[in-house]
Amino acid sequence: MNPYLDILPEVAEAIRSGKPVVALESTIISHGMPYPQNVETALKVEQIIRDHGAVPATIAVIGGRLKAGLSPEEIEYFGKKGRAIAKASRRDLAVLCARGEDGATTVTTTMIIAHMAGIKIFATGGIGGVHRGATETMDISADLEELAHTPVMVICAGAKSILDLGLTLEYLETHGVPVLGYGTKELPAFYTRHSGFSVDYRVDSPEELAKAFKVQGDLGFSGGMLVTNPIPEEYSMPKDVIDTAIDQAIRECEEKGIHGKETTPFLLARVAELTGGDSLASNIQLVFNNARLAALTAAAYCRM
Ligand code: PSU
Ligand code: MN
Repeated sequence: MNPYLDILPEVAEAIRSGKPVVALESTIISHGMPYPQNVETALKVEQIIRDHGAVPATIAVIGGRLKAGLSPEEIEYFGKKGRAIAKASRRDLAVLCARGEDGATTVTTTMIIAHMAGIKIFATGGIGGVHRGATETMDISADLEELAHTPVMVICAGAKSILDLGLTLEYLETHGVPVLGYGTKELPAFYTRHSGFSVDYRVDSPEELAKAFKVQGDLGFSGGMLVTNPIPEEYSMPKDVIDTAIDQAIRECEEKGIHGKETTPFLLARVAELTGGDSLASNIQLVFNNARLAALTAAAYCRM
């Protein structure tokens, strides 16, 4: 086992005995939602995963250790410290470990640590992607590169239209990442079920998802797979409300000259402020929805 990795005993036991495990990210806790809703949501997501027959493993970096599985106290610590915790992408891991610091794992680093631990299925809210204006700024999330190389299935609600969704799909196609729609052929856009862009395949059951991912591994492909699961209709938001907030957030981001790793957290926080409690409620519900699907898919994968 990697000398920098700590696996929570319950998670280690589940992996050893071939029981279903679902990885969860910690940037969504520290940077994605305000306290205390972030902690309540993270704990509830773990409970939903248990209720659907799998063991949750929230992933983070604490004191320079890579953690697969957090205690409720550690989740509380992350939620309370919030944005004071460094957002850790692939390029940050070595330095954080060397210095013994904390890091909130993004989709990228959650995939890395899940794979080190032997966890195959990961549930989150939204992934990073190609930003609008990327032809000038070259701002493309490391999440896409990780999906190309690391064999973990990521179950999300699509991507927010803070990104250029069309270019994000082009990038994933070039890098050979399958993009599956759960019950739909249309890419969902996080708060809304519709984006106007098509995914590669529609898949209608956890068994079908598990089989596709199993076959990908059997073929010797080393990359990941992206599952986009639309937000339940009753929690989705009006497209014009979201679009107006996103356009304003992007304008402010440009005016302030924000760039690099600060861009995504700034846009997410600003959109959340501009749309108030409604977007937070939607965000929470879509994460619950993805956790359910991930637990069922992990269980189906273990049965194969
Ligand atoms: N998009 C969301 N919610 C999020 C993120 C992105 O809708 O919480 C977070 C995830 O942790 C994701 C990261 O992996 O932001 C991407 O950041 P960047 O664009 O800097 O790669
Ligand atoms: Mn970026």
